[in-house]
Amino acid sequence: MDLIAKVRNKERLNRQEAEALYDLDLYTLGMLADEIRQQKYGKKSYFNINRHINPTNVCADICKFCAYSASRKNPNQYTMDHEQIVSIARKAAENGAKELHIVSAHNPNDGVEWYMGAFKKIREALPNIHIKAMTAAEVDFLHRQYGLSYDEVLDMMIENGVDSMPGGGAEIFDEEVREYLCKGKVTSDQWLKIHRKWHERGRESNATMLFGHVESRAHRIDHMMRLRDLQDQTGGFNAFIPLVYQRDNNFLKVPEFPTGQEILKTYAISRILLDNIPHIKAYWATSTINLALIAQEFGADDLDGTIEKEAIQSAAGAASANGMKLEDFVAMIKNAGFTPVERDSLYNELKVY
Ligand code: V47
Repeated sequence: MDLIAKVRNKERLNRQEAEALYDLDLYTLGMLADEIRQQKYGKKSYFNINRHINPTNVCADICKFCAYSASRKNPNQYTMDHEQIVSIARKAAENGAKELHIVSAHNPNDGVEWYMGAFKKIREALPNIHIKAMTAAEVDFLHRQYGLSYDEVLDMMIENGVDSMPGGGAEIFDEEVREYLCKGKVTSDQWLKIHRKWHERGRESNATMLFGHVESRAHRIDHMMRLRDLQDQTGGFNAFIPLVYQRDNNFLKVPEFPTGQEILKTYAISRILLDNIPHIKAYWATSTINLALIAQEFGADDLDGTIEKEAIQSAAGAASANGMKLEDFVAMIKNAGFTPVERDSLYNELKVY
């Protein structure tokens, strides 16, 4: 059976077939992905009102692609104390944020207490806010630095008020590329193991893929296949988020950046391939808002959120430092022909605009 018919019949694609999807033209891929997206969600596009908090940029690990961590290229170290973090959280909640997305660098100076205490204090101050925090890379860092098992770290997160895990730290699972990009950080197997353990606790998480640097199309497919396999077993992933590599202020020099076509193809292929992950998120901070709006026609049904402040991608050149106004965000989704739906962090619908 040909590839297009197989997709339309909802038959699972193997690795070879998945790689061959990239050989289809963009419009065919877009049409196939859009059919799946529309069957699932019609014209609804999800987002949430969230606040990203990046409490420290002091990092014990070195990732070539990272412009956020303090280094030769970014000598301005900072670490927020708990009062600062809680104060940001309170203000965000007053401004309507329902989710705090908290991601830190791997700071070896302040101990597990600094990480966990922040969550505990936010939880005490704001009992109802959703805390999405701790990438698997951070979990692995606390394990390496303080001799805690993954189980211990994950249980501490739950005890201190973390609700769900973000999808960061996945980068590209292929071991050779990973070694080149971020040697010493959480390995692919460890990343998957940590998410498995989190899901076994009845908790949900997301999964990212950093692309558009030195990886090949086959590496992207391999990445998605590993996620599809784990999701078959646990069902705990809510969203897949292809992150487009941002090139400024870091140590990863890339000969050629992905075209808009390649980015849209990757969104579409992820929608087709990841038949068991409910949502595909076009994270506008890395795709640009313009391409994220178009990605809605290429399989993406989620645009993340208003963000408010963001330090990781903006350090590398993205236009996300100050988030987006809710009215503008909603208007852009509407003008693109979609129905903005505010959701909570676990995709319960809160308001249809
Ligand atoms: O894992 C670092 C990425 C990630 C660069 O779960 C870069 O809802 C592009 O995981 N260019 C952290 N990306 C952010 C993240 C995330 C974002 C939005 C939503 C969710 C979610 C998770 O940022 C890291 C890394 O892959 N990153 N440097 C860069 N130069």
